[in-house]
Amino acid sequence: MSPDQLRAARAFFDEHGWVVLRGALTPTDGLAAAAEEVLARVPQAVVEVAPGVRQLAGVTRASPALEEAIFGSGWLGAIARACLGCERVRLLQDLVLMKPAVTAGATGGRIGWHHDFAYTGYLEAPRTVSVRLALDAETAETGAMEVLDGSHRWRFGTRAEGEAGGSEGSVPRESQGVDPRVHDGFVDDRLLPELIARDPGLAARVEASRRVLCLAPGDVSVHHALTLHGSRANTGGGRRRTLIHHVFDASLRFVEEGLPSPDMIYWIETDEEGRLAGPLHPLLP
Ligand SMILES: O=C(O)CCC(=O)C(=O)O
Repeated sequence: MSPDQLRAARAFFDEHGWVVLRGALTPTDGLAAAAEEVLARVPQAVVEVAPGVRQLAGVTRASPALEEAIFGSGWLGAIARACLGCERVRLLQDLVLMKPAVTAGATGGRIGWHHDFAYTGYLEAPRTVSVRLALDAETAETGAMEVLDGSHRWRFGTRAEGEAGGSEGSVPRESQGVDPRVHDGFVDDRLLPELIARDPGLAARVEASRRVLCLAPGDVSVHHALTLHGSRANTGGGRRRTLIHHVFDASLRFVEEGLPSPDMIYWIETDEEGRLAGPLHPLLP
């Protein structure tokens, strides 16, 4: 991406909390084949994260072809640094998310409204991005992701909740209003109703800010850790596969109380200043 494209992406992202980059990585046939090759090797490692939504973590690093395509040319690091406005970024996690088509009347394949800081709150601030590369067409019918435009500035579940502007700052759990971790947003849809119950005026704002991020294979979407998002069932007849990389500002410190599950501590490696580091979290070129 050119510096001008990165600047434009950053300006849009700052305002909206998401941005779509058309044709960022086409064609995707080789990438889809590489992901399928990993899936075929370790089918038992695929996890159902919500009914009808499957994922395999670590897929990119399990495939030299994917590693080269995703990390090799530096596009992922470049777009994450631009959106986060920082100099160094690290990979938090990578995965392929899959939604097989559901039969008529079935309800599987939905992901409830949530924001990613609900499960990345072990970083001291919500300065992460989720960078999603479509391997198949993502439409309203195939369960495309939907965002609430500008909701990264609503700052629900953070200390600065309700304040205008600013996507920086630390967010101690004890001073939060609605803690998004009380709901496993992936599998239930209680977060928005709960927020609306606290502030009935929000209902109209939610409706006005819904955007479905339709993507063609090779398009990339990026969203902020506080952007509220979810996705619908895949009733479109074809499968929907998305390669997702969560990337964080490398200056962030690790906060143990923010771990979604205490067991995760066994995976955590930090440097002498308490920042996530090690081979699980490489610096991105
Ligand atoms: O792809 C989707 O439907 C949802 C992905 C998501 O929740 C995320 O990337 O944080």
